[in-house]
Amino acid sequence: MENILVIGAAGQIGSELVIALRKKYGNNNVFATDIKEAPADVMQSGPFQILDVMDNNRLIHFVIRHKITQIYHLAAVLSGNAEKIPVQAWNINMQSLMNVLDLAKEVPEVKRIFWPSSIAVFGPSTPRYSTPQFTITEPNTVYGISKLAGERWIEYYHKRYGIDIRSIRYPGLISYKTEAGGGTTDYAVEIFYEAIRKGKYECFLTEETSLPMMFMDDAIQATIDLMEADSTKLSVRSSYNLAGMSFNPRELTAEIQKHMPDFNVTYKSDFRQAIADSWPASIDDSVAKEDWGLTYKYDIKALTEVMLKGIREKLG
Ligand code: AKB
Repeated sequence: MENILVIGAAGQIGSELVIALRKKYGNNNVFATDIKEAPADVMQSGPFQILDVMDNNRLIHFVIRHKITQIYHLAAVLSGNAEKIPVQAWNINMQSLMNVLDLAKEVPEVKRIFWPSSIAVFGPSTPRYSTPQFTITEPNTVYGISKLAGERWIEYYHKRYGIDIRSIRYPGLISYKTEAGGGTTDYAVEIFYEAIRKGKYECFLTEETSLPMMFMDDAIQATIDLMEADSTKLSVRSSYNLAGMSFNPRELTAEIQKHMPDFNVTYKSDFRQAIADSWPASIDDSVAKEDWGLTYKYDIKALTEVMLKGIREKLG
Protein backbone atom coordinates (compact mmCIF):
# COMPACT_ATOMS: atom_id res chain seq x y z
CA MET A 1 0.00 0.00 0.00
CA GLU A 2 1.25 3.49 -0.89
CA ASN A 3 1.01 6.51 1.38
CA ILE A 4 1.65 9.59 -0.71
CA LEU A 5 2.67 13.07 0.42
CA VAL A 6 2.03 16.01 -1.91
CA ILE A 7 3.95 19.17 -0.99
CA GLY A 8 2.48 22.24 -2.65
CA ALA A 9 -1.07 20.87 -2.88
CA ALA A 10 -2.65 24.32 -3.14
CA GLY A 11 -0.73 25.22 -6.29
CA GLN A 12 -1.59 24.92 -9.96
CA ILE A 13 -0.23 21.37 -10.37
CA GLY A 14 -0.79 20.16 -6.82
CA SER A 15 -4.49 20.98 -6.67
CA GLU A 16 -5.17 18.72 -9.68
CA LEU A 17 -2.56 16.06 -8.97
CA VAL A 18 -3.94 15.38 -5.48
CA ILE A 19 -7.38 14.60 -6.89
CA ALA A 20 -5.92 12.33 -9.60
CA LEU A 21 -3.74 10.49 -7.08
CA ARG A 22 -6.66 10.05 -4.67
CA LYS A 23 -8.71 8.46 -7.46
CA LYS A 24 -5.88 6.03 -8.05
CA TYR A 25 -4.57 5.27 -4.57
CA GLY A 26 -7.60 6.03 -2.36
CA ASN A 27 -8.61 9.30 -0.71
CA ASN A 28 -7.08 8.58 2.67
CA ASN A 29 -3.70 7.53 1.28
CA VAL A 30 -2.86 10.86 -0.32
CA PHE A 31 -1.78 13.53 2.17
CA ALA A 32 -2.10 17.04 0.77
CA THR A 33 0.08 19.75 2.37
CA ASP A 34 0.90 23.37 1.70
CA ILE A 35 1.69 26.60 3.53
CA LYS A 36 -1.79 27.86 2.63
CA GLU A 37 -5.25 26.35 2.30
CA ALA A 38 -5.96 24.40 -0.88
CA PRO A 39 -9.15 24.43 -3.03
CA ALA A 40 -12.19 22.96 -1.26
CA ASP A 41 -12.15 19.62 -3.08
CA VAL A 42 -8.52 19.00 -2.03
CA MET A 43 -9.26 19.94 1.59
CA GLN A 44 -12.45 17.89 1.76
CA SER A 45 -11.72 14.72 -0.20
CA GLY A 46 -8.88 13.47 2.02
CA PRO A 47 -6.24 14.47 4.57
CA PHE A 48 -4.91 18.03 4.34
CA GLN A 49 -2.42 19.73 6.61
CA ILE A 50 -0.63 23.07 6.68
CA LEU A 51 3.06 22.13 6.43
CA ASP A 52 6.10 24.17 5.42
CA VAL A 53 8.65 22.06 3.50
CA MET A 54 11.35 24.45 4.79
CA ASP A 55 10.62 23.20 8.33
CA ASN A 56 12.77 20.09 8.21
CA ASN A 57 11.80 18.73 11.65
CA ARG A 58 8.08 18.90 11.07
CA LEU A 59 8.52 17.45 7.59
CA ILE A 60 10.44 14.40 8.77
CA HIS A 61 8.00 13.79 11.65
CA PHE A 62 5.08 14.02 9.26
CA VAL A 63 6.67 11.50 6.90
CA ILE A 64 7.42 9.02 9.68
CA ARG A 65 4.04 9.42 11.44
CA HIS A 66 2.07 8.82 8.25
CA LYS A 67 4.37 6.07 6.91
CA ILE A 68 4.88 7.99 3.67
CA THR A 69 6.21 5.89 0.77
CA GLN A 70 6.10 8.45 -2.08
CA ILE A 71 6.62 12.21 -2.13
CA TYR A 72 5.63 14.72 -4.81
CA HIS A 73 7.50 17.91 -3.99
CA LEU A 74 5.88 20.65 -6.09
CA ALA A 75 6.49 23.79 -4.03
CA ALA A 76 8.64 26.42 -5.81
CA VAL A 77 8.94 30.11 -6.59
CA LEU A 78 8.27 30.41 -10.35
CA SER A 79 10.28 32.36 -12.94
CA GLY A 80 8.60 35.78 -12.82
CA ASN A 81 8.33 35.95 -9.04
CA ALA A 82 11.85 34.61 -8.57
CA GLU A 83 13.33 37.55 -10.52
CA LYS A 84 11.79 39.90 -7.93
CA ILE A 85 13.35 38.09 -4.94
CA PRO A 86 16.36 36.24 -6.41
CA VAL A 87 18.19 35.18 -3.24
CA GLN A 88 15.02 34.26 -1.37
CA ALA A 89 13.76 32.28 -4.38
CA TRP A 90 17.07 30.43 -4.66
CA ASN A 91 16.95 29.58 -0.94
CA ILE A 92 13.37 28.34 -1.09
CA ASN A 93 13.78 26.34 -4.29
CA MET A 94 17.05 24.72 -3.27
CA GLN A 95 16.60 24.24 0.48
CA SER A 96 13.18 22.66 0.07
CA LEU A 97 14.62 20.15 -2.41
CA MET A 98 17.60 19.37 -0.18
CA ASN A 99 15.22 18.80 2.76
CA VAL A 100 13.27 16.25 0.73
CA LEU A 101 16.40 14.54 -0.64
CA ASP A 102 18.01 14.25 2.78
CA LEU A 103 14.79 12.97 4.24
CA ALA A 104 14.72 10.19 1.63
CA LYS A 105 18.23 9.23 2.74
CA GLU A 106 17.13 9.09 6.41
CA VAL A 107 13.77 7.36 5.91
CA PRO A 108 14.18 4.23 3.73
CA GLU A 109 10.38 3.70 3.66
CA VAL A 110 10.24 6.62 1.19
CA LYS A 111 10.67 4.66 -2.00
CA ARG A 112 10.01 7.21 -4.73
CA ILE A 113 10.05 10.98 -5.16
CA PHE A 114 8.77 13.30 -7.89
CA TRP A 115 10.27 16.76 -8.31
CA PRO A 116 9.39 19.04 -11.23
CA SER A 117 11.98 20.76 -13.37
CA SER A 118 11.14 23.15 -16.19
CA ILE A 119 12.01 24.37 -19.68
CA ALA A 120 13.64 27.18 -17.67
CA VAL A 121 16.81 25.04 -17.40
CA PHE A 122 17.51 26.12 -20.98
CA GLY A 123 18.93 29.52 -21.84
CA PRO A 124 19.81 31.81 -24.74
CA SER A 125 22.65 29.57 -25.94
CA THR A 126 20.40 26.48 -26.14
CA PRO A 127 19.13 25.45 -29.62
CA ARG A 128 15.75 27.20 -29.68
CA TYR A 129 13.77 24.80 -31.87
CA SER A 130 13.18 21.16 -31.11
CA THR A 131 15.49 21.51 -28.12
CA PRO A 132 17.14 18.12 -27.50
CA GLN A 133 17.09 16.19 -24.23
CA PHE A 134 20.85 16.64 -23.84
CA THR A 135 22.07 20.05 -24.91
CA ILE A 136 23.58 23.33 -23.70
CA THR A 137 21.96 24.46 -20.44
CA GLU A 138 23.04 27.98 -19.49
CA PRO A 139 19.92 29.51 -17.91
CA ASN A 140 20.01 33.22 -17.10
CA THR A 141 17.08 33.36 -14.66
CA VAL A 142 17.28 32.52 -10.96
CA TYR A 143 14.42 30.05 -11.37
CA GLY A 144 16.23 28.33 -14.25
CA ILE A 145 19.48 28.21 -12.32
CA SER A 146 17.70 26.65 -9.34
CA LYS A 147 15.99 24.05 -11.55
CA LEU A 148 19.25 23.15 -13.29
CA ALA A 149 21.05 22.83 -9.94
CA GLY A 150 18.14 20.70 -8.71
CA GLU A 151 18.47 18.40 -11.72
CA ARG A 152 22.15 17.91 -10.95
CA TRP A 153 21.36 17.15 -7.30
CA ILE A 154 18.63 14.61 -8.00
CA GLU A 155 20.85 12.74 -10.44
CA TYR A 156 23.62 12.81 -7.84
CA TYR A 157 21.34 11.45 -5.10
CA HIS A 158 20.16 8.72 -7.44
CA LYS A 159 23.68 7.65 -8.40
CA ARG A 160 25.26 8.06 -4.99
CA TYR A 161 22.47 6.94 -2.63
CA GLY A 162 20.19 4.95 -4.94
CA ILE A 163 17.23 7.25 -4.31
CA ASP A 164 14.51 6.79 -6.90
CA ILE A 165 13.68 10.37 -7.77
CA ARG A 166 11.98 11.17 -11.07
CA SER A 167 11.46 14.44 -12.87
CA ILE A 168 9.90 16.20 -15.84
CA ARG A 169 10.89 19.52 -17.43
CA TYR A 170 7.39 20.95 -17.60
CA PRO A 171 6.54 23.41 -20.35
CA GLY A 172 4.01 26.16 -19.50
CA LEU A 173 1.04 24.47 -17.85
CA ILE A 174 -2.48 25.59 -18.67
CA SER A 175 -5.47 24.87 -16.46
CA TYR A 176 -8.58 26.57 -15.14
CA LYS A 177 -8.94 25.10 -11.68
CA THR A 178 -6.20 27.04 -9.88
CA GLU A 179 -4.76 30.14 -11.50
CA ALA A 180 -1.02 30.06 -12.18
CA GLY A 181 1.11 32.22 -9.93
CA GLY A 182 4.20 34.14 -10.91
CA GLY A 183 5.38 32.35 -14.05
CA THR A 184 6.30 33.60 -17.53
CA THR A 185 3.89 31.25 -19.28
CA ASP A 186 0.98 32.53 -17.15
CA TYR A 187 -0.30 34.67 -20.04
CA ALA A 188 -1.72 31.49 -21.57
CA VAL A 189 -3.97 31.05 -18.53
CA GLU A 190 -4.78 34.72 -17.89
CA ILE A 191 -5.86 35.23 -21.51
CA PHE A 192 -8.78 32.80 -21.07
CA TYR A 193 -9.95 34.36 -17.81
CA GLU A 194 -9.79 37.88 -19.26
CA ALA A 195 -11.52 36.79 -22.46
CA ILE A 196 -14.47 35.64 -20.41
CA ARG A 197 -14.38 38.34 -17.74
CA LYS A 198 -13.68 41.39 -19.94
CA GLY A 199 -13.62 40.37 -23.60
CA LYS A 200 -10.11 41.84 -23.89
CA TYR A 201 -6.58 41.17 -22.65
CA GLU A 202 -3.28 43.03 -22.46
CA CYS A 203 -0.55 40.45 -23.05
CA PHE A 204 2.84 40.85 -21.34
CA LEU A 205 4.66 38.98 -24.14
CA THR A 206 4.83 39.98 -27.81
CA GLU A 207 2.46 38.29 -30.24
CA GLU A 208 5.25 36.26 -31.88
CA THR A 209 6.68 34.78 -28.66
CA SER A 210 6.37 31.02 -29.17
CA LEU A 211 6.70 28.80 -26.12
CA PRO A 212 6.04 25.12 -25.35
CA MET A 213 2.75 24.66 -23.45
CA MET A 214 0.67 21.79 -22.14
CA PHE A 215 -2.87 21.28 -20.82
CA MET A 216 -2.89 20.20 -17.20
CA ASP A 217 -4.64 16.84 -17.80
CA ASP A 218 -1.78 15.80 -20.08
CA ALA A 219 0.78 16.98 -17.52
CA ILE A 220 -0.90 15.03 -14.70
CA GLN A 221 -1.12 11.90 -16.85
CA ALA A 222 2.56 12.21 -17.83
CA THR A 223 3.58 12.70 -14.19
CA ILE A 224 1.71 9.61 -13.00
CA ASP A 225 2.94 7.57 -15.97
CA LEU A 226 6.54 8.50 -15.21
CA MET A 227 6.10 7.64 -11.53
CA GLU A 228 4.64 4.25 -12.45
CA ALA A 229 7.23 3.44 -15.11
CA ASP A 230 9.58 0.52 -14.67
CA SER A 231 12.69 1.97 -13.10
CA THR A 232 15.01 -0.03 -15.37
CA LYS A 233 13.53 1.75 -18.42
CA LEU A 234 14.45 5.23 -17.19
CA SER A 235 17.63 6.35 -18.92
CA VAL A 236 17.34 9.95 -17.68
CA ARG A 237 17.87 10.58 -13.98
CA SER A 238 18.05 14.35 -14.26
CA SER A 239 14.75 15.39 -15.87
CA TYR A 240 12.78 14.43 -19.00
CA ASN A 241 11.96 16.88 -21.79
CA LEU A 242 8.22 17.24 -22.50
CA ALA A 243 7.11 19.07 -25.64
CA GLY A 244 3.35 19.50 -25.30
CA MET A 245 2.37 21.95 -28.06
CA SER A 246 4.05 25.16 -29.16
CA PHE A 247 2.18 28.36 -29.98
CA ASN A 248 2.48 32.13 -29.60
CA PRO A 249 -0.02 34.66 -28.21
CA ARG A 250 -1.24 35.56 -31.73
CA GLU A 251 -2.07 31.93 -32.54
CA LEU A 252 -3.80 31.42 -29.18
CA THR A 253 -5.82 34.62 -29.65
CA ALA A 254 -6.94 33.44 -33.10
CA GLU A 255 -8.09 30.13 -31.60
CA ILE A 256 -10.10 31.92 -28.87
CA GLN A 257 -11.60 34.26 -31.49
CA LYS A 258 -13.11 31.22 -33.25
CA HIS A 259 -15.39 31.03 -30.18
CA MET A 260 -15.45 34.75 -29.27
CA PRO A 261 -15.03 36.81 -32.49
CA ASP A 262 -15.02 40.15 -30.59
CA PHE A 263 -12.20 39.16 -28.25
CA ASN A 264 -9.41 41.74 -28.49
CA VAL A 265 -5.76 41.44 -27.40
CA THR A 266 -3.21 44.25 -27.08
CA TYR A 267 0.48 43.74 -26.40
CA LYS A 268 2.73 45.42 -23.82
CA SER A 269 5.84 43.41 -22.93
CA ASP A 270 7.22 43.57 -19.42
CA PHE A 271 10.29 42.01 -17.74
CA ARG A 272 9.00 38.52 -18.51
CA GLN A 273 9.68 39.05 -22.23
CA ALA A 274 13.42 38.62 -21.64
CA ILE A 275 12.74 35.39 -19.73
CA ALA A 276 10.53 34.02 -22.52
CA ASP A 277 13.10 35.03 -25.16
CA SER A 278 15.72 32.92 -23.36
CA TRP A 279 13.56 29.78 -23.43
CA PRO A 280 13.01 27.24 -26.24
CA ALA A 281 10.17 27.71 -28.71
CA SER A 282 9.73 23.96 -29.13
CA ILE A 283 11.05 20.81 -27.46
CA ASP A 284 12.15 17.34 -28.57
CA ASP A 285 10.64 14.80 -26.18
CA SER A 286 11.56 11.63 -28.09
CA VAL A 287 13.51 10.22 -25.11
CA ALA A 288 10.45 10.36 -22.82
CA LYS A 289 8.36 8.73 -25.58
CA GLU A 290 10.92 5.99 -26.03
CA ASP A 291 11.61 5.33 -22.31
CA TRP A 292 8.15 5.43 -20.75
CA GLY A 293 5.63 5.94 -23.56
CA LEU A 294 4.76 9.62 -23.13
CA THR A 295 1.56 10.60 -25.00
CA TYR A 296 -0.72 13.66 -25.20
CA LYS A 297 -4.43 14.17 -25.79
CA TYR A 298 -4.71 17.95 -26.15
CA ASP A 299 -3.78 20.24 -29.05
CA ILE A 300 -4.45 24.00 -29.16
CA LYS A 301 -8.01 23.46 -30.42
CA ALA A 302 -9.01 20.99 -27.69
CA LEU A 303 -7.19 23.08 -25.07
CA THR A 304 -9.12 26.24 -26.05
CA GLU A 305 -12.47 24.47 -25.96
CA VAL A 306 -11.91 22.92 -22.55
CA MET A 307 -10.47 26.13 -21.04
CA LEU A 308 -13.38 28.31 -22.19
CA LYS A 309 -15.95 25.78 -21.01
CA GLY A 310 -14.20 25.20 -17.67
CA ILE A 311 -13.78 28.91 -16.85
CA ARG A 312 -17.36 29.74 -17.87
CA GLU A 313 -18.63 27.05 -15.51
CA LYS A 314 -16.26 28.12 -12.74
CA LEU A 315 -17.20 31.81 -12.96
CA GLY A 316 -20.88 30.99 -13.36
C1 AKB B 1 7.09 29.54 -15.40
O1 AKB B 1 6.64 30.21 -16.35
O2 AKB B 1 7.87 29.98 -14.58
C2 AKB B 1 6.66 28.09 -15.30
C3 AKB B 1 7.63 27.18 -15.98
C4 AKB B 1 7.70 27.14 -17.45
O3 AKB B 1 8.33 26.47 -15.32
N1 AKB B 1 5.35 27.93 -15.84
